Amino acid sequence: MLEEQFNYAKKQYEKIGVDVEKSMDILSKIKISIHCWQGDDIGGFMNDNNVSGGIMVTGNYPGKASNVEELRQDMEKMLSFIPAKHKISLHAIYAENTNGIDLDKIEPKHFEGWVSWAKKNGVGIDFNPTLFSHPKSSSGFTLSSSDKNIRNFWIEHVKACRKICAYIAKEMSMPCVNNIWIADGLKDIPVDRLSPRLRLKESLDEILKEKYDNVIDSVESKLFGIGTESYVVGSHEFYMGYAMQKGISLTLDTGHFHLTENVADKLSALSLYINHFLFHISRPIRWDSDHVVIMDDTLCSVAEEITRNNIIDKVSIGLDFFDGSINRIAAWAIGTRNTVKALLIALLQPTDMLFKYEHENDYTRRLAMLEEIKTYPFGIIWDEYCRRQNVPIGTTWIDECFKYENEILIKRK
Ligand code: RNT
Ligand code: ZN
Repeated sequence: MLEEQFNYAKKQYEKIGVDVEKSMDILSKIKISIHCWQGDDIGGFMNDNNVSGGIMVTGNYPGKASNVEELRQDMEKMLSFIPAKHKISLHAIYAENTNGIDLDKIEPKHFEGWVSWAKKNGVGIDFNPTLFSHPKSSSGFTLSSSDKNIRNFWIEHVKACRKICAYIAKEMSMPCVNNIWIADGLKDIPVDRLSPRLRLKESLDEILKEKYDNVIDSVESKLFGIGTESYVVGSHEFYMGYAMQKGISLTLDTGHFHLTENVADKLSALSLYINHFLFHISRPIRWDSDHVVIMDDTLCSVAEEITRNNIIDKVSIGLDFFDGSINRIAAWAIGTRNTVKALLIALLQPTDMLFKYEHENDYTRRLAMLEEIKTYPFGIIWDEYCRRQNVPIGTTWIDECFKYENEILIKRK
């Protein structure tokens, strides 16, 4: 049945010049960087689990992972719903066996457990220093703090994280993206906007002094957060300039811009000056609320920009959402499957044909084709892709997810 439908769908795509097999092949090589923090509401294992830094997880759906074993068990379940092999993205606070040491002293050995788990599960690892949810970030300033001790503590933390990234990259035989995000900023209108930015630049310069081959340092800007409504030190312009000057990666979080801003549009312009990007695929509702990613225009246009400009090699596609109001494994699966689906849909577009129409100024055919392909049978290609990758087809994962909820999650304290 699926075979017949697939053959029909494939023919439809062939007629408009799309090679379905090639699209699926390209898709199978794209690694999504799946964030671990959806599993436990960004709790981690080092601090008191109170999230701060202007971000917030709402909801108290039962079954939250509360230790590393539970988190990994849940991640394995989630990964079993996602076609192809991917990466996971860890935060520093997911370090294990730290025996009371603080974030400035963490070492590769605290991530040995993750490395062997990742090897066993065939996933790669990306990383994030954690510069929030900590007493030393309570003033609202970390790397840009005017207090030298605070600043140094966080500089040491990020340096320690880069060492951990180098260890991970070596162990996993693939680059490790190190994404630096800080919440530094002010609730009310500042007078001196420059000094904190100068200090942030100096701190980053110090952090990046050591060179590591397979560590891709990336910097993530933000428009505003809760408590930093008037001023964010690490703004888009700050990090855009910094990434260009230093030749490092720039993170674009789809929740960190004005709600009407087209984040996808930034990529072609920036790609002329910056060699690597990390996307944080998220979904802002009225503010940077980090809702579960749905297949909306933002997601589809990011996927289109990546595939149309053929810059898959320059882009890491990471996820960044956290919802505690629904089954957390379902949340992960929905957002991740949507991201893979959006890439598939983009790869199934007759890109050459669309480019040709546009370059010939045939805007009628361009628009007609763009609208027609919206109802092309990509769902069947998606099902066949899942079948080939040995993951549940269609809606079957949902029942499996609830089975897991009934057998495992609701029994947790
Ligand atoms: C916050 C940033 C940041 C975090 C994660 C947990 O606004 O988007 O990426 O969400 O590091
Ligand atoms: Zn983010």
